[in-house]
Amino acid sequence: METVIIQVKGMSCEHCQAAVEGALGGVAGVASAKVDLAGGTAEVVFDEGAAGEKDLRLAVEEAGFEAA
Ligand SMILES: [Cu+2]
Repeated sequence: METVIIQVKGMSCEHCQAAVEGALGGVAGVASAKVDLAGGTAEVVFDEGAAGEKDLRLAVEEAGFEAA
């Protein structure tokens, strides 16, 4: 398992936070996703054999937010 912190831009409320958590949690290989709304970050624990950081950023972007 690998842990990565992704910067997420565009979150303004708890619904955004839940949307990002849901999007990340839906990626195959993700064990957990914790989003810090105030800090604009997402801490994701994932199986690096099943997913890559690119997949995580893509999921955030598909949910309508900007990932760095
Ligand atoms: Cu919102």
